[in-house]
Amino acid sequence: MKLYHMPAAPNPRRVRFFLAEKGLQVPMEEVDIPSGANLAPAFLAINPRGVLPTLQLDDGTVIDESVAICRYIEGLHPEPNLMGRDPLECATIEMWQRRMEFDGMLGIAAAFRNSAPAFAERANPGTAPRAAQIPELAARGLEQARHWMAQLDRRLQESPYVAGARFTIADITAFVCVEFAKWVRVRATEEQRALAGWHARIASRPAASA
Ligand SMILES: N[C@@H](CCC(=O)N[C@@H](CS)C(=O)NCC(=O)O)C(=O)O
Repeated sequence: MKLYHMPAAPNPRRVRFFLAEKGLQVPMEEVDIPSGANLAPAFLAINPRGVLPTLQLDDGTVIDESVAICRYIEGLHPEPNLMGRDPLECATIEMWQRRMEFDGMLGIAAAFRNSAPAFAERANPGTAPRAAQIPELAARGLEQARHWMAQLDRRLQESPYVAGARFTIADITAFVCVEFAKWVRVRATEEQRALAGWHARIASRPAASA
């Protein structure tokens, strides 16, 4: 298998973090999004959707959603478990993972894509229709990102990890979102100490820098 990724981009980072937690090394190839390499014929021949991360299996099968890639890896390499062992734990971890993605990632991405000069005519990712930036969407995304961060801090006041007592994929998504939020200058406030403490603990994991 081969993972197509871009070192700085948040979604590929989630998958690299996940693989590193599993202790796995997968062949990787970099695809540069700002220069449009993900939209060039060579990459579209692999994934016509033009997005990263993209995992290509040896038989040519392509999987291009971060969590779907992680689900596949978890199936092949169940330990250390990052996505749950029984129905309730699986559901709880998925709930928190989705909350991080929908409440955090989407707002941050909207803020970034609707304001970064490099994406002036590329407010949609991949081969989705080319679209101009909408400043109101950037402003709304910033509000969503700040609200999500406050909710995350509240969650971490009551729980050591995002989905409960142990480290899971929900922490990976949340951590990458907190890092991604810096791109739009959204950071934890001084009062959000639970979030800051959790962030330092996650950052100290060797896999966090994968
Ligand atoms: N829901 C997808 C999102 C994938 C995505 O949007 N990835 C970005 C990089 S973080 C991308 O490929 N952007 C391509 C572009 O901007 O043209 C996932 O979770 O993997």
